Amino acid sequence: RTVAPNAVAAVSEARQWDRLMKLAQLGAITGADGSPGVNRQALTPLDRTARRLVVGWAEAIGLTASVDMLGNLFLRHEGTEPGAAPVLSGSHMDSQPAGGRFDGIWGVIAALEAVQALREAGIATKRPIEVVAWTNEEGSRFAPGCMGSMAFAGHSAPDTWDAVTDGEGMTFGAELRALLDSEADLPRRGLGVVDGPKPHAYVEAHIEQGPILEDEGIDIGVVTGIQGSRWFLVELTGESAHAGTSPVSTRRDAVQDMVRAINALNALMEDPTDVLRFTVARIEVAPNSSNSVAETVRFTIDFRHPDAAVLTARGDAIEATVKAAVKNCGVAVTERFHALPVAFAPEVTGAIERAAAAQGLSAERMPSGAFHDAQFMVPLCPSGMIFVPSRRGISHNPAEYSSPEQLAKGARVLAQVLAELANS
Ligand code: HGY
Ligand code: MN
Ligand code: MN
Ligand code: MN
Repeated sequence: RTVAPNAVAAVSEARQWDRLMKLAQLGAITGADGSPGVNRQALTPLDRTARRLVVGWAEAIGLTASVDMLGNLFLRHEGTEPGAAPVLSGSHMDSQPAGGRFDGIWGVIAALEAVQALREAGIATKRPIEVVAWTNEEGSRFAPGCMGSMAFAGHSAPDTWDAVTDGEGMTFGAELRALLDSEADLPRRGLGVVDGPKPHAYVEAHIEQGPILEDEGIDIGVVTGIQGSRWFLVELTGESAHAGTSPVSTRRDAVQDMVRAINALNALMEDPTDVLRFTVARIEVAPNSSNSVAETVRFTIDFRHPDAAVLTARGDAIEATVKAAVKNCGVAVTERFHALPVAFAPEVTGAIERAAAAQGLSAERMPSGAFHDAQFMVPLCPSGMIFVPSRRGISHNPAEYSSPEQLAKGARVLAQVLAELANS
């Protein structure tokens, strides 16, 4: 049975696509293969401009905007029972430095599209619905990821991030204050469950960022859960020296010790089943000169697994493994992100399955390899996610692509799910 069929019909493929393409102009970049992507990282002026655009579209249809102390942005559709716990739906607006036009931002625009369609169809909802854009989900400019959703959920003390710096020495705290100052005209609200009501439910629409839906020709991914993630920063301190005069035997070479550490970590993270994900992708070297021995190296570790026991066992061994492998440098290993595996709620996965079936769309239950803000909503309320296919499974790359039709199918399922949850 289709709940709110006229709301589903009111979802506009063209309007959603047009908004995404307008946002894609903010921080537009071109990938190696010529693909159009974006570099619109958290708390940059481009991020602020994008937020203004979305607030404008939301206020034009009668939603009220508010912002909490982490910069999480809420666009509220009033229900007939305003005091009722709201249904939240959204994602993140920040991108990777070489990101795509759909990761995160589509979930915010899809939620706006779904709410707009409900209102155009004259569907009254008992509960308020809030479209949400979470601050700094990617964690690429400022680690960790999911800062906004973690703080909303009372998961981490926001003040621990104030001094976190990006590659250019800007601090998270200063950039957050600049954002909040730029949005001083928007009403403020308390921080999540710390100061406000628990949401009734949370639904996040997101591109799959993997190849499964496309390979199997499936329209909708009914996400069953998200694997666990752990991030670490390794800092090695050696001594710079002349490449031509300093004997190799007495050097304290931070790059050579990084290589030893990564080789040891590769052994620790070996997994013949190819389920485990271990990634080193950000390396900072100083003085970074070809003929001065490296004095310091900082490198990141991103480690993921669906089984909490493996995440704990292998993750807890990282520090000792690095320290045993390093020969000549000082070592500091700090954990910067720790997200446990989560399973989504049957109330939400069921609603997504029912909506897809009612709309004649093929659907498949599947886990998420990527982490999402939804991960931190799970302890608060029934939560779930809707995936749509990603071309060739590519993401975190300008070549990321989902078609207007695929994205519209996702938004129509979301509209029906929100109509159902907001009247439950
Ligand atoms: O890294 C992640 O999994 C997320 O997409 N930022
Ligand atoms: Mn994302
Ligand atoms: Mn991402
Ligand atoms: Mn995410």
